[in-house]
Amino acid sequence: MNIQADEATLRIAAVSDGIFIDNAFHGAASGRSLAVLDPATGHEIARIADGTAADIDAAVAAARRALSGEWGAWSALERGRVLAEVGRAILAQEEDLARLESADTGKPMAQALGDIRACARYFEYYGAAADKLHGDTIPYRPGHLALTETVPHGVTGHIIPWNLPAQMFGRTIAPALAMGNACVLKPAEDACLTPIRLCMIAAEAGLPMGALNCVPGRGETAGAALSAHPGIDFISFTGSPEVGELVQIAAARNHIGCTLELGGKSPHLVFDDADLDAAVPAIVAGIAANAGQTCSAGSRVLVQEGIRAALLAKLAKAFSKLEAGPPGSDSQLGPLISLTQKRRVERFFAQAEADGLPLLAAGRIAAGAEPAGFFVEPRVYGPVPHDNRLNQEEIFGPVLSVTLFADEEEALRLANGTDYGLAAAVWSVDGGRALRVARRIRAGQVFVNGYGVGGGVELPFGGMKKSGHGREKGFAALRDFSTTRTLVVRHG
Ligand code: TXE
Repeated sequence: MNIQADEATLRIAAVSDGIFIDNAFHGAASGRSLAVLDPATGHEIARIADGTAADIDAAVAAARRALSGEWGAWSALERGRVLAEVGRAILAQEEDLARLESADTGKPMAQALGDIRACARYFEYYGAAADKLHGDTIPYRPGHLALTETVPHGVTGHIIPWNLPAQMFGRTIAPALAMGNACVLKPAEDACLTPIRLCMIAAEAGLPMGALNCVPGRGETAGAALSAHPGIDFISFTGSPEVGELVQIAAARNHIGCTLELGGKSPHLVFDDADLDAAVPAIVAGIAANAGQTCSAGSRVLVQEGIRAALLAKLAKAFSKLEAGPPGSDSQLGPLISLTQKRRVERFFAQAEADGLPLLAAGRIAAGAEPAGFFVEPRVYGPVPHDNRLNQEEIFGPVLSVTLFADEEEALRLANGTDYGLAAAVWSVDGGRALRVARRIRAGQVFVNGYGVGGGVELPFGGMKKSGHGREKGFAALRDFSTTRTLVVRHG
C-alpha cells in the first residue's frame, strides 16, 4: 500500500469507530469493533464499529424523524440539487476516495477510480431525475377528479455487499433519496470504509440530518436486525441468494416490499460468425474485472462448434497473460476480498480437478504478491459439461468455463439452463439471429456484440429467476423506491 492510501485509510479510521446517525458519528452500542483487512496483505488497516440491533434501532428512529422533519419537507427540486452537489463533492475527492476503495477491496486503482466516478454519476443522474417521475390524471366518473401521486415508501433499508462498495452505495442510496425516502445503510463488514466516508461527504454537501444513516456491522447481527426491523417500509438487498431469501422472509413478515439482486451465472453465446477480435477482449474483461467478483461477471462461454478452435486459442492466449497482483502494481486483477472467498474459489479448482475438466489456460499470481494476500490465479476450463458445478454455481472469482453448442436451440437451452438470469451476451454478425436469440434469453440485461459489467447507470438492471427481482439503475429504480397514492376528489 502506498503512503497516500495509508493517509486516506487512517483518516477514515479516526472516525469509523462510530455509527453514522443524524450526520454525526456515534459509538457502537456494543462498544465492540471489527478488523478491516487489506486483501493484498491480510494485514489489519482499520477498525470499524460492530453495529448491532440497538444501533439499527437508533438509525431507524433518526430516519423516521427526518421524514417528519426538514428532509420530509424538501421539494423534489431541493432533493435533486443536494444529490447533484453530493456527486460533485465525490468527483472533487475522487483520487482520495479511489485510494480508500482500493485499499479496502484490493482492486487496482484504475478500477477503483472507475467505481468512484460511477458512484458520482449515480448522484448526478438521480439528482437530475428527482423531479421527473410524477403521477397521472385519470379519466373517471363525472363530477370527480382522479389523480395519482408518486410518494416515497418512507424509511428504506439498504444492505450492500463488499465487491463494489462505492458503486453499490450510489446505486441504492441515490435513487432512494431522490424519491424522498430516509435511508438506513448496512454496508458489508468486509469493505465498508468508502460507504462510511461517502455518508460524511453527503452530510457535508448539505443532506439534512437523518436522511442517510449508516450502521456497519456483521450480517447476522446488524443486517438481520435491519431486515427484520418493524420501522422500515422497504428493503433493498444485494448479496447471496441464501441471505436474499432470509431478507425476503423478513420483509414478508413485516408486509413490506423488497428488491433482491443475487448474482448470476451469465453466459456469452458465441456463434460461428462472431467477430472474435471484439468478443475475446470483452469476454476476458467480463470475468477479469474486479477479479471476477461481479454479479454480472460473464462466467460461461457457450461456443458454436465451427468456431471452437479459433476461440479457444484466442481465449487461452489472453488468459495466460492475466496477472493477479497488489493494487499498486501493473497487474490487471487484484486479490479476492477475503480468505473465505479465496478458499471458496480454490474449492472450485479442486472440484474441477476431481471432475477431470481440462484446464485450457491459467494466468499467474504476480511475483511480488504477498503470500498472505488473498490472490488466486485466473483460469479457463473447457469443455465443461453443462450440468457441472462450474457451469451451474456462481464462483465469484476469475474462473471461466467453456461449453460447446451445435445450433441456436441448443445455445438457448444452455444459456437458460441455470437457476440464474442476470445478464448475457450474444455474439454474431447476423443481426436477425442476434436479436432473435437475445429476445429469448431469460436474463435482466442482454447485450449484443458487446458486454457491460458494472457500468450503465441509465440502464435498468436486475435479475430474473434466482438472480432476484426488482430493478436498480435508470428510472426503474425510482419506481421501485416509490409507491403510488391515488387521490379522488368528488367536486359535484
Ligand atoms: O454474501 P452475503 P457473502 C454471492 C457470491 C459470493 C457469495 C457469498 O457468490 O461468493 O454470495 O458472499 C449481509 N441478514 N454474492 O457471504 O453474506 C452482509 O453483511 C441480513 C453475490 O459475502 O449475502 C453483507 O452486507 N444481512 C453478490 C451482505 O449481506 C446479512 C455480492 C452480503 O453478504 C445477513 C456478494 C443476514 N442474515 C456476494 N448475512 C452480488 N449479487 O453481486 C449477511 N448479510
